[in-house]
Amino acid sequence: MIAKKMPDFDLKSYLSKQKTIIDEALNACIDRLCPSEHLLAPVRYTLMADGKRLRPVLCLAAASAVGGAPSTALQAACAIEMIHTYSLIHDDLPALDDDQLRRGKPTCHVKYSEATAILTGDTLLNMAFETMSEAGLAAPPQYCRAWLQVIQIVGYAAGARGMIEGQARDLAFEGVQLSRTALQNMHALKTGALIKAAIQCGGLLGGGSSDQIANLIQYATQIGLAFQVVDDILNITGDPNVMGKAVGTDQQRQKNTYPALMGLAPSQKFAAALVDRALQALSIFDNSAVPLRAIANYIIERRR
Ligand code: GRG
Repeated sequence: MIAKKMPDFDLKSYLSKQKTIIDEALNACIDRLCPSEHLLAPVRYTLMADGKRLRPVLCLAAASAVGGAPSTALQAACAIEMIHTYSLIHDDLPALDDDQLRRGKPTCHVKYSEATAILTGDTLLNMAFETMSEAGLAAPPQYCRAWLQVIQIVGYAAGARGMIEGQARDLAFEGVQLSRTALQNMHALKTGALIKAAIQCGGLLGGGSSDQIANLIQYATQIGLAFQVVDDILNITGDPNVMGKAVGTDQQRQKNTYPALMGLAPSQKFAAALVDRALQALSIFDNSAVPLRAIANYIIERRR
């Protein structure tokens, strides 16, 4: 897929710098919140594995887009990455997708045990809410309401009206042919909800106006879906060595995907159209949204 070029912005070095900041903050959270002799190793193994950190990067980029300091959103960004990692650990379990490889390493239940993988996911989910609550309590009093909103947004997005409902639909609909609307709704919950929450929370903590947040949500909705469409495509065309996880699994499990519903080339065109719509939603922003624009393009160019 050909994405629009962003001549003056080095996305690779931006992503690498943001990843360093996020990884340092995640390590500090682990040191502070996970003293357990049983859980420390698997929590560090899974959370500090080589993930793209897309959701936390988006969270920080959204804070910058509205003119805030990215550091205001760092703990929310970390919390969202913890929830994302927990979802991957549980998604990989034998009772769900039974995957052996994740982020280029044996999955948590393969490296440790199934029981440990369940507990590691549980730990990360709780650490996420502890991280956000701590940040809210440490922030100046005028930020308390924003932090409560952030905790609510993340809880909503990760729960039975968001990611977990999306996952439940994904399982229930295996082998059942979905309409395009039903597929889009499932993806919006399973993958889109957490991506949207990351961007919305970044905008809120960065002090964005309601207009700015509404436009960020519009951007997030489009790139969230584009991300999942590309994920579906990479499950067919991707290189497992680059992806760090197995490919071809959706077809084996008779999953509902965009390529299965509309074919590979139309799926690629659809993803590009979604990114175009995402970029339109950013038209109210100046250069502060350059990273968000570049990330939208990266979503359709990515190989992992
Ligand atoms: C509670 C038993 C139990 C299970 C929960 C909620 C859940 C299982 C799974 C969430 C659904 C899920 C895993 C969606 C997939 C989203 C997706 C495209 C993941 C890959 O994200 P990347 O590519 O991964 O950003 P990295 O490794 O780069 O962070």
